[in-house]
Amino acid sequence: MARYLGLDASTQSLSALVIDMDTGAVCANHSVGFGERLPQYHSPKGFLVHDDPRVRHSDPLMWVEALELLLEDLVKASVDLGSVRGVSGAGQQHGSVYLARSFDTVGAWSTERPLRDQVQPLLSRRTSPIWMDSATSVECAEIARAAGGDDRVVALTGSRAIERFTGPQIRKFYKDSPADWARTCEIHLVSSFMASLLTAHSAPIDLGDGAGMNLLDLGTGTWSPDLLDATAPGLKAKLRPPVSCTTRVGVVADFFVKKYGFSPDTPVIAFTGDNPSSLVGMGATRPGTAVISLGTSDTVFAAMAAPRTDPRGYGHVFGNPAGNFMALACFANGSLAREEIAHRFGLDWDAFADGILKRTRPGNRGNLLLPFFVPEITPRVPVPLVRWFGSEAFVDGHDPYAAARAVVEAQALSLRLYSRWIGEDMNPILVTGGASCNPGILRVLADVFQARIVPLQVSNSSALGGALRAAQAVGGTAWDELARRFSAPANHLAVKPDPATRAVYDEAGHELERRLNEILV
Ligand code: XUL
Repeated sequence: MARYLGLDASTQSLSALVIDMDTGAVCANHSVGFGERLPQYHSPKGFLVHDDPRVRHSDPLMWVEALELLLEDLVKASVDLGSVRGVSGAGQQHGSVYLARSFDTVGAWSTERPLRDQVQPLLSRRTSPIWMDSATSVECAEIARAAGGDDRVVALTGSRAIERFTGPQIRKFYKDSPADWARTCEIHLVSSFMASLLTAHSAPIDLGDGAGMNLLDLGTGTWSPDLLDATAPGLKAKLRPPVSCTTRVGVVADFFVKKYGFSPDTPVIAFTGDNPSSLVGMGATRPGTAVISLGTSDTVFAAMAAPRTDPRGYGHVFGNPAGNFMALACFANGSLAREEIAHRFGLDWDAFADGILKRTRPGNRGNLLLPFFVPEITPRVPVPLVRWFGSEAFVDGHDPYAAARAVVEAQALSLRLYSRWIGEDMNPILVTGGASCNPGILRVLADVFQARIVPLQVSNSSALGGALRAAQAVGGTAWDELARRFSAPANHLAVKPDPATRAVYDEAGHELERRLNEILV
């Protein structure tokens, strides 16, 4: 029996998914929600509450504890971890963990004590800045200046210096806490941190996730000396050289063998970012298939035939785990904005979809919402900003269904506007993430993009991507074969565009752009 385990350490939960190569089935799919299962971390949405909306950190020990809870859940559900032949996984991108003692000094985790208590003394920084943090504008400007300007940073790394990217976050830590910086000997991304926990060794950062740091030279696949220098003194010594996403980084540590029944010597393949992993899980590693992921963040991404960068400076180029590159644009006001509207107007998800499908019309009779409930990444809106334009009832907050349509239309139009630079064919578009089962949201996406929108049968594409990457690296199964077997489209849930809505959404797109231009800095 050849089974592979994929993990996904995302913003609000840690998930595990097991695939069976013999039957072609997903035989386990479990999640631990941080807010619900680990309330002692005071992170109902996966991050610590902070007065400054630009500051978003999480407690890395929450992720450690979640790993043990998740494995306990799997064992309780009679998932035989001894039959797993390989493990890989993914993490929310850009977030960083700082260690005063390397994982390589651990030797072996003791089964006598919770993992959390053993990881705590290794940390040089109690909290981890995550992708939602936008408090590093000053550092971005400093890095860009020192490295020779925005265009040079884009040419080297595929992105401008970006607030949530790890390099600017590292620089801020070095400036704000010089003593803690001096005692830091090792820096991890969430992905390499999770792989290090599993192997009890310092796992390297992979090229897929490493490209989201403003430190990786995409041309050479190595840390750029100029960007290392521009970011913080002594940084080179704190980062291991990056590796390709298919590298074997160790074996599952004895602790997990003894406590959860893994087989000794189960290989662990480099973990990557949740978006590169999702590219694999969606079966979209070849150019020609675009993906929209509707999670805490909304992202739109696609494998690229040739490297291309965003002239507006919002988009990014990351490593494609199957080789070459992928393009991505990220929107911070994803599910948090949809949840805010649903909550404010007392709509459950059925009523939300119903409001879109049955009680309102494409274009929303001109009602338009700028839904930046948290600082936005694309376009750059540095502080929360929510504006309502349209009828009196809508503006005064008395029209729940128009509000539901308005948040989704604004998101879909923004996804379309800011993904044009990717230049790849956007029809059909595969969708994944929590909201990809909402028919109201799929209808709006189909009409706005004038494209067929196709969900997959498995919704957790990032964890699936982890399992598939383990199967490719350990079992040698080709990417196309894995996609054919595990990334099957749910064609019965696919939504076709209504051509009659094209003109309405072209007009609404112009209106959104006009309103955005009024507020953009
Ligand atoms: C991508 C990004 C987010 C995180 C969280 O650049 O910041 O999508 O990976 O999932």
